[in-house]
Amino acid sequence: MADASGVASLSLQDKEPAVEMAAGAEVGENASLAKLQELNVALKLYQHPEATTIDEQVQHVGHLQGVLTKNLLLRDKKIGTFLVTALHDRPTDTKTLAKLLKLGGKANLRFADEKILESLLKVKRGAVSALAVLNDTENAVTLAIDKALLEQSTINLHPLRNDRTVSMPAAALLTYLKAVGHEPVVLDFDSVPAPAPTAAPLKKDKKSNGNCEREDGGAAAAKKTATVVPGGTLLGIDVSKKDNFALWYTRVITYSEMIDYYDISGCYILRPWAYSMWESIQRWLDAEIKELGVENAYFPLFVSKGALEREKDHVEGFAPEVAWVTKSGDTDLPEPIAVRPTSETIMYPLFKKWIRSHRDLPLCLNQWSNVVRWEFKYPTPFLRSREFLWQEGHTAHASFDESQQMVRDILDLYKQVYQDLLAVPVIQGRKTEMERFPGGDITTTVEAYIHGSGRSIQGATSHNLGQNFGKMFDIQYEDKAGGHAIPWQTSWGITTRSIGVMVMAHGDDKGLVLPPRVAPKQVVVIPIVKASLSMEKKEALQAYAMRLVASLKRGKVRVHLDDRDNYTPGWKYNHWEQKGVPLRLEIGPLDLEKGTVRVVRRDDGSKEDMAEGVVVETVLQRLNQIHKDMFERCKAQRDEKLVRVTEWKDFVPALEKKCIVLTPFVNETEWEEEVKRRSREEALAGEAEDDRTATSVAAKTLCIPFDQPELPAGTKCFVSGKEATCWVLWGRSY
Ligand code: 86X
Repeated sequence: MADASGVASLSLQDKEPAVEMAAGAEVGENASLAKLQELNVALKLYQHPEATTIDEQVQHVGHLQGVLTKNLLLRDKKIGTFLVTALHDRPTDTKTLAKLLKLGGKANLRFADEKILESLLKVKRGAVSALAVLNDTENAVTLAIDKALLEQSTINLHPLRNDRTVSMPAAALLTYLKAVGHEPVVLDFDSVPAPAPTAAPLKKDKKSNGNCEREDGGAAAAKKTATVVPGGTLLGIDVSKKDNFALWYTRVITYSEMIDYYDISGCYILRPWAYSMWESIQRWLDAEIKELGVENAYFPLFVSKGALEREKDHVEGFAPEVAWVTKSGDTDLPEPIAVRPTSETIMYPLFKKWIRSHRDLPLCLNQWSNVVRWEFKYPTPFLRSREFLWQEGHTAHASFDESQQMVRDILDLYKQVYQDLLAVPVIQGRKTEMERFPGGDITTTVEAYIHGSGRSIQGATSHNLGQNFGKMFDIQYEDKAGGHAIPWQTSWGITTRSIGVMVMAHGDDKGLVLPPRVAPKQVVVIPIVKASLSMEKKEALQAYAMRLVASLKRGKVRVHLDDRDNYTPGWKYNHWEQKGVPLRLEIGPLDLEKGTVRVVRRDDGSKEDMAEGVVVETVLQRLNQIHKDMFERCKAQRDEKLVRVTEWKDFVPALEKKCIVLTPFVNETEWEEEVKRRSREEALAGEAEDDRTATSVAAKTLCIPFDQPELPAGTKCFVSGKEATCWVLWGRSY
């Protein structure tokens, strides 16, 4: 762990930040700004060096709250010209766009060139945004806008020039567009599946965007290679983890065939590659919780209104997230029925029924299920989806001590899921009053750190509910002495979010990197068969490959033989690298002769040749080593960003360096709120606070780590100056 002095030595980010300027100054010479002002739109104007690509725009204004847009001018000679403005990471192949625009199969959309751009919208390349339709006085351009853009609170656009960015409410954009006679067509990108990975050549230069760009026709390229490689080709990850983390993540989870998109926002398909990882987590955890005496059961998906509201106090805050079924066919149900967001209100009436005597305790149940929370924050596959998979455990005990033991045993299992299966280090601790689950007494947590984004994320949680729910649901039993007693309860859960955390923690610019214990395939065997090889040699190579696979299977290694003859070995290497398979075994004619195998590690790219006789034991050894190395690398990356700060002045600078920060703290809610408020303010220094909620730059407490550094008597709290009561871990979080 670095200490406070370590903070200062970390390097600053090298972006050139935009400077906010008085919007009025430009109004006279900028028609779009004048129009916005006329419409009383609350806006902020930023000045920055010219940005001709979205990457450059991200450099200058990527830190602002709100989204950036990608703008594409498209043309079909017969149908007309379209300006598509979308979230910056949307797919932009012309096929998908034609489908979204509902142009029919015959449309032949092309990216319009700069001349057309200048003549119709009167802006230069790199300066186009939806605001530019103002210049289209002849209404030659149809504006099509991404539905998700309109759902954002803040949107950042170039106002006809690429050295300015205007930040405004997304809703105001609609007002503006109507006022300039360009009511847009709304595109629902979620209604079409993301394009299948088809374009073969690794297009390194898909960078430009955000601004009007020409794309070189991925479709054409795909066609070309489709003849070379029947049955699908390979799209390389074309964006680096470092440059655009969010887009990189999307690419990794789709290209690895973990996730596919769906036509309901916030819902995703877990394809076999991802689901298999969940099964690995399930298999291990399920066995462990059974060891603790927990039994599995299954409760209904639906909750009646009455039952859900039994818990009114704590449900209240969550109410907007509850999804309701109101009809069957065309007929209204007598009363709406909720879809479970969690199952306390479903299970605890039965706990009341089942717990009558001290002999009925402990009652320890778990269920593996899906839950639905209709969140309105921007969804992210695995991390925040509207439906997700989890296990929820609910237990009732005769004493507090016993319940607390359960809480801690479960939290240890969660730590093991992260560290021993997913190779992601976590910090265990207790949530503060402000962050704990209000229905319970104590919330414990495992917290992970995502190096790529500098954010922390809650990995799983285990609550001591005290007797609160027992009282609320009138759960009572006869204790040994014959008196009435209320049980001590716990609840705990881990979700498919854990898989997203793992992907973010380990993935690299080639794609997924899987920790061996959850990898659906741990080893892929690829015979290097050249067309020139004699039939005899080919058969011998195939037999060698099958022998290897058989012995690996006997050694309980999850192995796959990729002996397809319609893909080249090089293609297969890329394919399995994208999918993150920990070890690749290559066998060529020379290996056959020498009785050797080439083994390549996915995590560090290292290669070694080994004799057939030692393959199984060596592979098993390497798989363990890979797990250890991945964990250690991940831990080193985190520890480099885990700093101690004892004075306020060092706090926000540390956050700005993507650190998580341990501080001595008085641990009072008012001071926690003060830290949130001040950290947000300082991070946004120079920008007025007004409508900016900017929770994303505010620091939150992650936990009070169980593992407490020494706190000498008299140590001062870093923010209040009062006597500190503990060390608290802070960070920006998901
Ligand atoms: C809190 C508490 C608890 C069992 C866990 O954290 C682990 C597994 N449950 C969950 N929580 C809610 O109670 C809740 C309630 C409603 Cl109505 C909702 F819409 C969303 C919720 N989210 C979390």
